[in-house]
Amino acid sequence: MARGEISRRAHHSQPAGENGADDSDLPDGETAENGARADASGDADRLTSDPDVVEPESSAAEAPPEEPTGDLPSPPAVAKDPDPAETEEWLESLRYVLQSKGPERVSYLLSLLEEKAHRAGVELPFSATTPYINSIPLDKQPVYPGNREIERRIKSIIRWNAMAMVVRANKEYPRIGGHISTYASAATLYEVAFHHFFRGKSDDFSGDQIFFQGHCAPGFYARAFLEGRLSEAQLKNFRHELAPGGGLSSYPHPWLMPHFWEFPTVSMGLGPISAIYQARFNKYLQDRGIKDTSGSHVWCFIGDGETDEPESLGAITLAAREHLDNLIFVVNCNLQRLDGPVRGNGKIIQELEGIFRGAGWNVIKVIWGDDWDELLEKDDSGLLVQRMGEVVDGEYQKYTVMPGSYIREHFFGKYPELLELVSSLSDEKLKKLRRGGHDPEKVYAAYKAAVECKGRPTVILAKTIKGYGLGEIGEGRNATHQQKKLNEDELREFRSRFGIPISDADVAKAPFYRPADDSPEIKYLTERRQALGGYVPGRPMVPLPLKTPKLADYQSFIKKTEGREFSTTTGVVSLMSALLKDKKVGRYIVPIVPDESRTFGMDPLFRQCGIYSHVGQLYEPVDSDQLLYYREATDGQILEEGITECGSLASFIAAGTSYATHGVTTIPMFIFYSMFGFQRIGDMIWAALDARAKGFLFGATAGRTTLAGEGLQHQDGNSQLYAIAYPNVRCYDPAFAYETTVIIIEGMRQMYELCADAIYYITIYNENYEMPAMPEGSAEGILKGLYRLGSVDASGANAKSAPHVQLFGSGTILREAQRAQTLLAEKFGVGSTAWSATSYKELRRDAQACRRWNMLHPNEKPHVSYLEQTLAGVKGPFVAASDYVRGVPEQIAPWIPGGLYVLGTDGFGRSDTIAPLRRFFEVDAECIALAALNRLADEHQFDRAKLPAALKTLGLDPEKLDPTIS
Ligand SMILES: Cc1ncc(C[n+]2csc(CCOP(=O)(O)OP(=O)(O)O)c2C)c(N)n1
Ligand SMILES: [Mg+2]
Repeated sequence: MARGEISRRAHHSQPAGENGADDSDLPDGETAENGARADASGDADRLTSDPDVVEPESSAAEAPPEEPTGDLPSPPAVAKDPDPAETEEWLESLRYVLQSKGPERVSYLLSLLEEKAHRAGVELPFSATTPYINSIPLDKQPVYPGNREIERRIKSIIRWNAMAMVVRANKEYPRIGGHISTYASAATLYEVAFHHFFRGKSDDFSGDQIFFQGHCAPGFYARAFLEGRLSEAQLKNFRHELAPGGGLSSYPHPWLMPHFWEFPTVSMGLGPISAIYQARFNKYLQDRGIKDTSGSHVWCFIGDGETDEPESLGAITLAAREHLDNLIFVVNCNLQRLDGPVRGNGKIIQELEGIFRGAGWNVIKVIWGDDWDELLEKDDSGLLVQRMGEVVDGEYQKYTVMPGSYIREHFFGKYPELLELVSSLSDEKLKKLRRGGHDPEKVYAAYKAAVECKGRPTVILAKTIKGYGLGEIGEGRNATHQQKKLNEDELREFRSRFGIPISDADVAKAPFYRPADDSPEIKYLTERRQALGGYVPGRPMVPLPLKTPKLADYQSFIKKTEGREFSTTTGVVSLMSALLKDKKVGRYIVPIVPDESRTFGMDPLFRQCGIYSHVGQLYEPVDSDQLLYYREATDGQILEEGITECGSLASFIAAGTSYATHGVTTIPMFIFYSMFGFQRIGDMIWAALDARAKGFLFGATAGRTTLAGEGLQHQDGNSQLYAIAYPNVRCYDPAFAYETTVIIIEGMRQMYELCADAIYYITIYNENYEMPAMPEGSAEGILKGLYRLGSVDASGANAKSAPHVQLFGSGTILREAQRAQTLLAEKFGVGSTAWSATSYKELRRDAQACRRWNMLHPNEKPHVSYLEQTLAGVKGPFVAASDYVRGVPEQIAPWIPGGLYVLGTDGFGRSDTIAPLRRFFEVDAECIALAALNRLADEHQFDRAKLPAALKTLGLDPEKLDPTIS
């Protein structure tokens, strides 16, 4: 059915349902009175009798949502009006202008007055909030375009199935978990959007990007079941993914359900920040002419408790600054989190309103359902609005669980006028006065205003009840979040309340219910999704291979630099600069940097590619006379994110999943201070993997001893250890420019030509040295994690029979190992072979895979790992050193014949220059040499008695501080 057709079915003409409700969420006879609301004429006359218009506390009731009037506490001088006649003149003028010229003119005049008063030194009362009522007044509420009775029935069935999934899973497998009460509170918020707003994907349209609240997952599975996209067997195996035939993942995990879920949201706070950067990335694609995303909205549904996570609100100013009018947040304000109230002693909706308004967002509050409209209409004194504002959330929560008599006494009873206002309403009716988030008309009005809002993002603050519909066992109870079991009576009660056609005999089994394909419900739901472009969530996941460059195209990056000294960081940045010009991939690379371009020598890229800014550059940059000036441009390619690693990673995810979200492959290259990556935003990297994001992470200024001067919180000796645990991260710690080049070119091929699910993490250093030429045949070893660089024989006549050690080095510490070779040869008559260990993680992964295969296939020819093949016949002892903690090389120790003696940088960093730092952490050439001599002594190849003298020769103090604990 086309949207227009639905619109023509104005709700006034909609026949009431079987039980008289056109949508009440409460099918037990509670009626949302159709057509009972006031005529939406926008009649200013109504305002003349409404003192709220001129009382700042209440004026927002009549304001358009974009321009809510202030929740101004009356200053004392106004409370006692010294000149009522003059006041009346002003009010009269206001009425006149409003009536004859409309609200825009009023708004203009008031802002002018405000400015004049401010310039004259008048202190104006300030409040970031508006009164505790809906932002969209009744007379601005659009006509509901859908069939509310059918929608209510659909929603009720989804509620039932969502509940049944959790109850059944927990009945069969106690403690398997799941949530009923979160979706129960949010069902209307989602269903209105599913029927009227969420756009599906098509070949050339990306649809909407929807960040669903993770704990509502049962609701989306239940809907997909009605849509015919999930089977009953799958529902039965909710949270039982290893069951035969598979099951459904607990939360939105694209990794586990790649065709269903798009965005992982369950680590709370990551959804909101990801949504903001997704919306910005959509604009980026549009502005760069890569994809028309203008028809897409990014929706992000979050819990009110979730807003306490710093990531939830941490980037909201960016959204306003970038005018992300394609972004809509919906905060489900059910006033509760897991343990209890979100703000028992305050009001979360008001708090969030202040924050979002202050940040420049369009804020739409959906607090009261239509049952309140009539009461608000009659609230001549403004006392009802005042009372609404006085009561704290803990008290509102209490009203949910108490009878109507309690509400009469404690809410309305505060003022005799309010008691009078509700004197004709029964206690039962008072109990059922609905909250805005459960009223489809109010929710629809808010969504419509949000998608139509131009120039800024919108947040909808919708008040709901946690555990809505669970009655006494869960509705509004503090423990409702973890309610997972319903007994037979409770199931029967739920069934009856929502009118699910399941018999008393069957109800105890909590069977799933799906109406027939040709039932009005299924037909309606199917038609609505077709009209909106298809089902959501959903992800095509069609492989989109790109042709990627060959190593042969980048020969100059693997040659000896002939006296020119530079760092691996410079090598990578130069390669990035060249790749940005590459015909195959250049246009799709998205360089991302959190305010460290100059640190990494990336500033030449400013000029080359430009820094992305939707508005271009509105100023003449201070360095405009220089070649490498700070160039911002609408089609700029670099995402210069400012100081936010988390935001940068959110951009990385948006760009890294663009192949699935938008059907356009983009290649994020995110370069950051390595200490502030895995350690600081590891959870975002985890989410990136869950989302199947691909791209390059460059941990720059790497190493505990190479970043001279910076000290304890900057020097990264950890990230290569953390990265071990991330299944799809292929991490490398290379030493030379040819190594980084080989890894990047192959990384491109793997991720974009072969479409592997992977993220490449490469640590790069800022120590300058001459870069050697790539040794013939070393590419395989570079990629697999280890290759032989070269041997140094012992000096003197007995060189051939001299003892020999194997030295593994990574990153810049490889050069210390090479220096140790000379020391060993010249000072101790010991020969050695140096190996570049580019990736211990890759070596271990392969060795482990072989060992596992051999364990499971005992009678077959054993697999031999790359590491074992490479070291076959190589005689130890083996010593490894890196600028990372010892645990990194130690991960391959089980496969090293005779064991691996590891030197590393465990301990707190400190500020100094490179040489003293390496001595302090015992990873310099002298310490490597000493370790080698010790190992030779263990094997009786070096006289142990000579070790004290060796210490002296090497200039090492046996009583030096232990870096691990100092
Ligand atoms: C980062 C993080 N911390 C804690 C949790 C555990 N947790 C799951 S739901 C929840 C309460 C959610 O409350 P709210 O955000 O208000 O959502 P509601 O269920 O009330 O809609 C908590 C603490 C989590 N998922 N993520
Ligand atoms: Mg909540």
